[in-house]
Amino acid sequence: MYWNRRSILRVISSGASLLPLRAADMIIRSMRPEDFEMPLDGFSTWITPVGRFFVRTHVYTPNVDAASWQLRVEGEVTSPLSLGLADLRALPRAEFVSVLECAGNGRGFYDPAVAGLQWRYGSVGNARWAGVRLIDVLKKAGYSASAREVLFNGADVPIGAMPDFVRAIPLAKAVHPDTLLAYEMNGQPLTPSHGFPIRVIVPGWAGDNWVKWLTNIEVRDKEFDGFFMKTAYRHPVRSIAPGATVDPADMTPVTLLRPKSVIVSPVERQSLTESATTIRGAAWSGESPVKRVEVSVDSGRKWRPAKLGGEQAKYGWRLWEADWVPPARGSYVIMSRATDEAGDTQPLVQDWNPSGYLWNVVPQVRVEVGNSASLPAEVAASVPELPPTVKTTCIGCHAEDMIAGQRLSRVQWERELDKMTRWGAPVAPDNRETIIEFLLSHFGPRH
Ligand SMILES: Nc1nc2c(c(=O)[nH]1)N[C@H]1C(S)=C(S)[C@@H](COP(=O)(O)O)O[C@H]1N2
Ligand SMILES: [Mo]
Repeated sequence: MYWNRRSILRVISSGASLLPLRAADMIIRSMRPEDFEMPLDGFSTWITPVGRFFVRTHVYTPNVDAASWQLRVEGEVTSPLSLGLADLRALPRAEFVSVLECAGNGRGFYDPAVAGLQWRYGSVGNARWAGVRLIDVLKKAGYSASAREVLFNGADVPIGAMPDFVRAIPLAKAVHPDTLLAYEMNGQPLTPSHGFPIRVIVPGWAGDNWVKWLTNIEVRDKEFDGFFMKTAYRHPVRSIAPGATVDPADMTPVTLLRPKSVIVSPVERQSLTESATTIRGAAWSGESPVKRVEVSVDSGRKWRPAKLGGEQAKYGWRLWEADWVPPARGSYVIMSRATDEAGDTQPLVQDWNPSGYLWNVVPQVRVEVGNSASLPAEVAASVPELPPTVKTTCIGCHAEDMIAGQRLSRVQWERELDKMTRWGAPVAPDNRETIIEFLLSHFGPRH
């Protein structure tokens, strides 16, 4: 059976309080593992409340016992450490607001389609993080001159034979005073979904570096080559044609976020009157703050500056708005474009990334002014019941919605199925073709 969005009422335990996850607050991309997207209206507030903050987890959320939790710090250090929560809290506190964005945010817009969760706008949020500086912990352990990078592992365990989620950042970023081991999000202890009791904060860098449920830190003298470093989260060193495959030697790790803006209001296909309206949105970038946001209401011919909101922080997002009086009735395309202090700006055409990372093309919203004729509503895709072979193969580890959100070619589905088989999915050789046929007929390419 498919999840009926309205019927979902999930309980997330966060310390003593129980927070129901309301379907209206989040777009459920996958219930198991937990992959929740913030709907567009979430960009209306400067700070994203925890209950509306996106969740991206490769595996099942571990329940970590705070009393017995220990953080091990080892590798290229003079004195390996084992720290409890009280030891960490005894170190100086650091606190700031930062955007956290998944590298895959916007993957659903790539054409041709790319395998993976079909995030649109909202696998990003802006929160106030508090914790201790990683450098203070590294100094306590006495990191050696041989140190090159710092590797993080969390309490989550892989599903089947999937590789463990382990990530490394270069030493220069690790020792930066803004790289934190956080225990708080928006003034409250982290919730289990967001990494309780401790997660890494790597401001300006994509979310895959922000390891949750941290248990192990290893200072290394050479590059870690696990799956989530060597194969995943990479970007082509030069721009390539959409759909082209890239030689792994020509891929480099995704690090910095790039300038990006979203339009919150009006929304796609909204009907407006000819009176004044306000175009609103949010914008952010990586380590270089947003300098300006420009808006176009004529399909990108003319641009004018939007007014930036007063609330700001080095790594935070900026709300923006621009007043607009439509000159006449008609159909208009509104666009927005963010530029950071370093001069980088949003492109009109997306650079191809084979895994669908770093989407930041100028957003477009078409509106109808003074047109009372109602437009055809988007017809919801009807999702078929999965046949038993597909169920036993795929649904052991993750829910149906993770499959149904994707539109892939035969080669892509074969690659996904073979990867899952390597990771432990029970695919009887006789069933492989049946499964591929089913996936292709229901979840084949868009065109
Ligand atoms: N241990 C662990 N940390 C993790 C992940 C994970 O699967 N396991 N997912 C990462 C990814 S890809 C992202 S985008 C962020 C999402 O953080 P959030 O769920 O708090 O929004 O967590 C990162 N940290
Ligand atoms: Mo991510």
